[in-house]
Amino acid sequence: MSSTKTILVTGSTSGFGRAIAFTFAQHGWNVLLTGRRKERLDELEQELQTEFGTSVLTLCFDVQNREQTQQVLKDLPHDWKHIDVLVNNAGLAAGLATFQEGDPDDWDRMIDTNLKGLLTVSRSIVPHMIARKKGHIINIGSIAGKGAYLKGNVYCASKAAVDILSQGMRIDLLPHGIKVTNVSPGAADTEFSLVRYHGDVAAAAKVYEGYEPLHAQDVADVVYFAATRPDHVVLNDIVVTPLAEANPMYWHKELRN
Ligand code: NDP
Ligand code: 8X3
Repeated sequence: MSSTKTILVTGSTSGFGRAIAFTFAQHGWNVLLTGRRKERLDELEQELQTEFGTSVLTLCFDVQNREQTQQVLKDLPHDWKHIDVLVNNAGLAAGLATFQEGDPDDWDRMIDTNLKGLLTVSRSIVPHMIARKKGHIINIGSIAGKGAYLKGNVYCASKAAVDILSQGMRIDLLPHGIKVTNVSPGAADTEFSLVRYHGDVAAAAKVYEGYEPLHAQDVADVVYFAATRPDHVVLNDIVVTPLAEANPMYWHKELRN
């Protein structure tokens, strides 16, 4: 394994996580990639090694499972314990329903993944960063965390929690030289909507009709920029949207038609 920097990206099997993996691997970073779909992780590892010759380690686990997550991260191979950048990206929206019609099982999945998963992963990695007096945690929040929209309720709440948690982590970790960045993207064309609509391809496609959404690479570029600022510079809070989206409730899709 080379002595270049190491990034850990949760949720690398699709969307932002996958694009972030490619971007950092292309720039010669060692990449530690996680997700639940083992076949996808295996393919990704193969692809990145072939294309960029970088060191890749993949770990298959569910961030909702606290014990499993803690164990896997505790057992990291020695060479992989020095994480320079942690990107807490694994997350989802499950369902789009009014609060009164919401499914508590969907609520659990979102809170257990978007918030509790992020807590478990960060709590496992932070002690290594503290020991080295250096590190950078990049949390993938959402524009949904900046303001609620119709039927977004619990997803928005989970991402608002990521936003305020990023602020708290930034304060607590500052004495240890650790940077914390919250990235809040608007609508991006990934598997996000397919997951939100429980596999309904037509409903998912409709979300991106009539305008050009963000692409996963747009968010990966933002993350790479944030991660590569000089030591004395921190990008604390980044909101990035497609041109057509001023905020979660105000759109001007005609602009791109
Ligand atoms: P994708 O569905 O394409 O990717 C989600 C990734 O998260 C997958 O790799 C998935 O891997 C992983 N993941 C989901 N649940 C778990 C879990 N329990 N344990 C481990 N990994 C998990 O969506 P995006 O790339 O769009 O989403 C990435 C992040 O960005 C999410 O946090 C999302 O909320 C946020 N976001 C998305 C926006 C969008 O419009 N697309 C906008 C703003 C924020 P696997 O299924 O293999 O476990
Ligand atoms: C995903 C973007 O606007 O669908 O977080 O909530 S949005």
